Amino acid sequence: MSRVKLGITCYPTYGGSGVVATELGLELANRGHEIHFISYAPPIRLTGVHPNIHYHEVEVSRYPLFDYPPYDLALATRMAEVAELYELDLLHVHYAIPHSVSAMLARQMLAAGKTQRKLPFVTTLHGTDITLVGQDRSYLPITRFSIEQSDGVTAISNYLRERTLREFDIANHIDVIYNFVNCEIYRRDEHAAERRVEYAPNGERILVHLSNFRPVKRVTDTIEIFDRVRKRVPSKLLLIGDGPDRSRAEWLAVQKGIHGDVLFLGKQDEVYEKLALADVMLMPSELESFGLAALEAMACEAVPIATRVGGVPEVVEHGKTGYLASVGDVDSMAEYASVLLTNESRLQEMGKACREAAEARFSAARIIEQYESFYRRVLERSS
Ligand code: GMT
Repeated sequence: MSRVKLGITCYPTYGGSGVVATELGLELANRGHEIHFISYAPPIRLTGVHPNIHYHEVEVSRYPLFDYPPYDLALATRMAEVAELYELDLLHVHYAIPHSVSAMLARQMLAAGKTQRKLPFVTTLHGTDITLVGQDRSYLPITRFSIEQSDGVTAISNYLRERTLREFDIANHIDVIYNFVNCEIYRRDEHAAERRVEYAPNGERILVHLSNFRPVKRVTDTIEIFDRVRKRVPSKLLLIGDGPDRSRAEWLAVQKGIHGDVLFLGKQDEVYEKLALADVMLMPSELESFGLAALEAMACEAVPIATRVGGVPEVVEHGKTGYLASVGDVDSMAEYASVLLTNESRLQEMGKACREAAEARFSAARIIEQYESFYRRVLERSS
């Protein structure tokens, strides 16, 4: 499609929606589009310099009266300013709260301004903006309103689309555009086997978990599963990320006497390097609207063992590209992992099936095209 000047807003911190937004911006920039990130900090995966990528910081001024500094207003102002200065065609906000409200204000400000500039905006729903935060009465009406006001809405799974339509009772059409993974970067490389030695010096199996350690991720279940697996298969657990439940997980590992085999790596920039070392990825979440971490693991041939929740069954096919169990059923998840880790040929076969599924259904090339055609339709409608 012809070059689009696109503003992207997301939470720049450690979290799936920010990762998707950043990777989307990078992919679009590589395809020649002009991308302007507008946020309070540079998005976490935005490293390096790219001629088509610009970053605009949102300054939130502090004033003694402001117990709650009004970020959403500062964001709306910056969105309108950047759109005017750089002649943006479209804004794409990731995570409805508060980004779609700010975008709606920016659109209104520009339409009423001297140049009467049109600035359509599209909203991508990621999960907790609908399933948790959006259900709070103090946010629900305005979230619903800003979704309805969006010029286009996408959800990252059918599950999230259905749930939004049902629980928010909105009239909009919602397109499902799945999350994606860059299969060029997320892959097993020829050095993976050598690098395993760093974590598993005696040829142990490697399990991995990647999350923001929020309660919804049930990180302590990861420790419970690993404890059971370790009794049957010599193995190590790598935990990537950080967050509120990290110390609970650390204490549990100490209590169980397995702390030496559980490696807390903290926040990592190049997570693909670690995922590419792992045999199995554990994702025992209470809820996932998609489960981007599982997809990233699949591209690296690490087999996900996860819970059958939300949009996860749309990503992981039970028995083919991973295993699914009920929330909290750590015994079944441990059983699936132990059996798989003691069957080398099955492990290899499933790892390859994961990679094939990631390439065939969720590769960046495939999904970016869907975003481009979505933008095209929105721009045509709004012109
Ligand atoms: O899971 C989180 O706590 C982060 C959250 C977010 O908004 O960044 O993740 C959501 O968006 C991801 C990217 O689209 C999805 O892969 C996650 O499944 C989704 N999380 C939940 O639905 C709990």
